[in-house]
Amino acid sequence: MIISHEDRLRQVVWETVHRIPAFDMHTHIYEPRFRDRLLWGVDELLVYHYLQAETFRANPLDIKSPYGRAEYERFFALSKREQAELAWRKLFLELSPISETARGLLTTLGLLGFDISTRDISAWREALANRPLNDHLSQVLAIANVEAVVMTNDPFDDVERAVWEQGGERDPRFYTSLRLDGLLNEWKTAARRLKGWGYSVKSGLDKKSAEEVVRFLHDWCERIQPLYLAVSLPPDVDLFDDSARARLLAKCVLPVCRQRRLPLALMIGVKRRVNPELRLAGDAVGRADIGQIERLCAENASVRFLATMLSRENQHELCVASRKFSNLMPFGCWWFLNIPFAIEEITRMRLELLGFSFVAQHSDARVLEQLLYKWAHSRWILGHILQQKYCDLHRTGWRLTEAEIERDVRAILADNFKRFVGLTS
Ligand code: RAT
Ligand code: ZN
Repeated sequence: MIISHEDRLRQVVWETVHRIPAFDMHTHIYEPRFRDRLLWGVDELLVYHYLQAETFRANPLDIKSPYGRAEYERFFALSKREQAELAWRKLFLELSPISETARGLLTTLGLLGFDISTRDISAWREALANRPLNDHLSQVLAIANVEAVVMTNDPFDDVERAVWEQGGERDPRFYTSLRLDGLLNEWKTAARRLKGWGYSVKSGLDKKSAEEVVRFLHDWCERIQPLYLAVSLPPDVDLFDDSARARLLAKCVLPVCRQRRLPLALMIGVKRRVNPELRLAGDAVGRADIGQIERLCAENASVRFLATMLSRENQHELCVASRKFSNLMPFGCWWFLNIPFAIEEITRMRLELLGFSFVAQHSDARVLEQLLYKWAHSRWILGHILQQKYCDLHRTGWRLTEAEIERDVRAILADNFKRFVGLTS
């Protein structure tokens, strides 16, 4: 039906953005059969590494001296419950929880039906812990309006590997991605482990070793049936030098992508362990060279690349590169960019440079319930941006139908990704 008034247009856009299910193409949550790998509940939410970095800024140990190794260790030696209690006191009670991750926790608990005004963290903890996991999982996915999530599957993770080796029934709401950080970023260790698993590799990466790595990748693709292969890379990465990483990419990863028609997701710009004492929260960001992506796309026209960059400064050039290469799909507002300020800027820029030909968001959720706030906050921003953009269009005299708006929103929330990985035609 044609929409003739701007008020109605705004209403339809808002409703559509909230009604269309998202396909969450990058998360760190897992099917329940992965047991402890699936994190959930109030304490996990409070010790989330995004929040933990903020907790450390708030001096959780209440000491006068700056934090050194001993102080970090003292904090991490506390139980999960104690760490969570400290985060709650420091970030929610001693100052207002204004940061994106802190507010996100409140959005999350609110969407789960708790009265946030009570500030009763103990009651929320207990109520959540008593929910049967499978029902809770279904409820979270339903409230977040997420049709499926993609896990991050690491073949070098012993716990995960054991689950895959054991087999078992798959949960159709969870898809897989084969994460290659262990292979590409820590080749020496990887080579040793591959050897232990019966692949005849030498760390010098001769021809035979490259063939064996290819065999390893095929074995894992057969085993987990990933939607894509993925790797996170530092900002100063050189994908065309003589390093093991560059050679593995050219001789093993890209040929497998080509042969199996699997996209490669590039996640570029993370400086790992800038402060190792902070553990998972110790990584930082740096600006990368877009030339790396341009060259990969140009030289590998038959391979599809998903790409996200961690630095705000790289976003414009990633959009421009995407205009040049149809085998390049920019996705999500990653990690430090998953804050309203950056989501707003990046999403506007992508719409203005790429129309509806990108993947608007992924959650990167590490704790199940984070799906709730990450998608709610992103939908609010997307709703506002699209209301404005469609009204601009309306003012030209162009008239839209509800079905057209639904088609567009579906494209950036789910369909572009599904088409790119071959889930739909
Ligand atoms: O967003 C995160 O939780 C980061 O720690 C990383 O996991 C990042 O998203 C990645 O996939 O490397
Ligand atoms: Zn991630």
